[in-house]
Amino acid sequence: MFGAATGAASLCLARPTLAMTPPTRLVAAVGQQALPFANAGRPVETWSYNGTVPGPLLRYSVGDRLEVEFENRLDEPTAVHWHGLRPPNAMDGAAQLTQAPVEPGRAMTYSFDLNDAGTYWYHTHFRGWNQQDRGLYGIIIVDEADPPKVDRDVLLVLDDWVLTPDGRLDTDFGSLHEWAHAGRLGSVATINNAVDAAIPLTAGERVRLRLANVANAQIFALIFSGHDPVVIAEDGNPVAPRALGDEPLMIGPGQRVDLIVDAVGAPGSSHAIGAYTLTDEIRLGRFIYGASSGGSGLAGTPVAPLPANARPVLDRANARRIPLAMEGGAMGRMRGAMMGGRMMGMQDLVTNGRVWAFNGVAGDMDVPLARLRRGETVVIDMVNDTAFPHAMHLHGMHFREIERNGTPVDGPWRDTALMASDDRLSIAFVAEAEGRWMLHCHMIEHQAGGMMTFVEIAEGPG
Ligand SMILES: [Cu+2]
Repeated sequence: MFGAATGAASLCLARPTLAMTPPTRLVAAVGQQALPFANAGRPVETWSYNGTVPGPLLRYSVGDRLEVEFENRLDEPTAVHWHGLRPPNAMDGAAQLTQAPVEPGRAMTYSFDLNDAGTYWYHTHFRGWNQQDRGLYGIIIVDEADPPKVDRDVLLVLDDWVLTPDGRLDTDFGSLHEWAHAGRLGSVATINNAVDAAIPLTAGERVRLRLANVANAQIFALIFSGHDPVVIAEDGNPVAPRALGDEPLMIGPGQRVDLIVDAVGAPGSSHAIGAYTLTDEIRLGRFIYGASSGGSGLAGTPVAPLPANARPVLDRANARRIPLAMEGGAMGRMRGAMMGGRMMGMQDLVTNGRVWAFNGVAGDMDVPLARLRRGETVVIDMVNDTAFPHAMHLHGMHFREIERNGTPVDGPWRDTALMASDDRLSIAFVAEAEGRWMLHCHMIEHQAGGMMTFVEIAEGPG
């Protein structure tokens, strides 16, 4: 478990012989939880899995099977999405597209093989702008068959929270202002539920940090003063180890990054983890060094790449290209869009809570963006013609960024891509698995406000 009294998280080093058995039962329910930054530390109401925010850590080894009996004890429907994993379509949890939402009092079994190692997460995929913000999310770790040697494996969950003036969690959801602007941005930001989180380090050790951004809409650009983290995975996918140097680490909503950090500080020292957010420059936490040195001598040695997950070969020369125009929002140029099968002007769209559109369609999910043949390579040319950044998430498959603003790039495999205002980004993927797979902005208010579509993949003539 993480979320200890200090707010700092540390998972014990994974040893296959001591691997914990992940829970096989997840219950979504209203609960009470003390969050140190809210309500003077007294319990506040949350919606959570198994009574804690985040929900229980689900930790497996690659090749294991995820088996979860999910029960909904909320007063409204819900569903669980396994972000970044590649389950069969019926297990994807995209309520209303891949399954009916699980009604109050009902249960559903999620079961599928875990073929990719890495850091992933699970969260509600129904009214997420309400349910996810209240706490319906948790982390999934799939360990490599032969994990890299580190002294400790530490999970850092980044989130932000909107507090009321009297310090409670704000539940005034559905603000059209938030939906039409950057999304719901918190008034406080946390690591593992702690403001200015203390992350303990021992001089001389090597740690693997797993960062996950579970915020509705916030982007964090992290700066680790006095340390030079090495990126080893993005969205669970191994990358060639790359030292950050002076570059901030950008992590958008839904994204994960795995880092190797060598504890090069002096015993007793403290080093800020700073962050630029969409609105502020803050200190998100600190590395706090213990009084003595330790570690196994790994610090300072070369960082080896993680073993690759199986990924298909992209046939870019024969790829089908699909344009995706992203429009709308405040200060945008959109004058109208299709909704409910008919053209609406902005005023009517706003009245219906739709303020964004993909290719002129404001969130209708009756027709796919594209019908694809299983096995074919697809390039989606996304153009962010809006005044805001977006975090584009594809379900069921991972993609590579191949061109950004006219410049070819050789991006890693990802499941969520950040785009700045006016960015043009082309992503390539192989249509691997049959079914209906969502493509949406992971700023939940943007998704709910119209930034969602899906691709439909079927067996077809070659
Ligand atoms: Cu967005």
